[in-house]
Amino acid sequence: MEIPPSESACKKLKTENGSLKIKLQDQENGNNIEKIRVGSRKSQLALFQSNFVVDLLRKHYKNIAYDIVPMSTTGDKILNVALSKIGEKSLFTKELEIALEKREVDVVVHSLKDLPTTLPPGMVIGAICQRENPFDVVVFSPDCKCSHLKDLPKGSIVGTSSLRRIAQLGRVFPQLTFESIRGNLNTRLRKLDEDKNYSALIIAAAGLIRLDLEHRIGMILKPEECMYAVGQGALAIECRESDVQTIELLSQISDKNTTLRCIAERSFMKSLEGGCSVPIAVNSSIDKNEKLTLCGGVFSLDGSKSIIEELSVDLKPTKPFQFQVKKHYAAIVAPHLSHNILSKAESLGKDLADLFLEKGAEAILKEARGTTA
Ligand code: DPM
Repeated sequence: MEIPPSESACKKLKTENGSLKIKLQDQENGNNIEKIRVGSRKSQLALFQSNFVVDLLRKHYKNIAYDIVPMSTTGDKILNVALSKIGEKSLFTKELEIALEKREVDVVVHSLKDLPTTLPPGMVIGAICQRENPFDVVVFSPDCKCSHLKDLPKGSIVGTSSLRRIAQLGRVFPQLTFESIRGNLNTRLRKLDEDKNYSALIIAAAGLIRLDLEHRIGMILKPEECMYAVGQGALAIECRESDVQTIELLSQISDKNTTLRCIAERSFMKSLEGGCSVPIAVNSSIDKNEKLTLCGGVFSLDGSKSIIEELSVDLKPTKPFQFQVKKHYAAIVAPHLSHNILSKAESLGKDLADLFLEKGAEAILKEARGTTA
């Protein structure tokens, strides 16, 4: 049986060094933070996500004031270059992380899939919220009468700049031509509706659902057609590793199963040294018997070579609650969960990556990296 850490154990955590902002009050509410400043990108989706997290926090901590601080990132500024060509790993996160480091903000809300597996020194993912649908979907142009990618005429142009999507979908739908499309979700949909160049777009279901655009989903891609990106559909809250008060507070909005799945996925990607410049995809689940299954895929850019393998682990605790604060698992901290199960999830990702390396994944990845570098 897993026993959560006691109140008194939580209180033993050190407070952040020299943080004058934090005043000891509101003890009744179980925390002593007065205000939380939330760094966010400026896009409609990013602001929605930041507000979503603030609403979750507000349910648990009514007396804290919340301030959303919108910022632009490199990824928002460079719009005419394919993602994989920019060669910058922390494209959508760097400016926000600088603000976090300078203590201009306390937390930053990200789409987990945009967060590299290694964060800048001193930064961690303090919580991951319950995952939205992680799959990719097809949005058809309003002129297109199709309801399935297989029905699109030969040479139809499908917009996405994700190598992961192109590599997988090119195998299943060889008649299609993939073209880069950049910009935030609304910009992409406008281009699809107005440009007449694209017959369809491939987009993450999560973004559409969050922006109330579910009606634009033409088809949901199955894992046999396209597995999703590591962390897709999950929101991550980044904070300073030393800010234990914020980490403790964030644990209230962390979702256990999403956290464990994402630790496994990120550990897989980290062990393969993958980023958004190589086609790596996953599909994970936790069943009612607490079995965590991670399926991974590594593809050559044209999809001609692939390795797809899966491994499972029983997450039922095999040891009494093991308290841990400092250690993080693929940059994720979760002091309210036992080290025993967190490390099982992390090892699953690593073991799967080892299996991939045995099966020759390095050659496929090297070739993909060489082409996109
Ligand atoms: C990353 C990729 C894309 C985003 C690459 C990938 C898609 C780029 C494109 C790492 N970040 O998925 O293989 O198709 O041109 C992004 C989206 C979301 C977070 C939008 C999307 C929303 C969904 C979520 C862009 N980042 O993928 O359609 O919360 O996971």
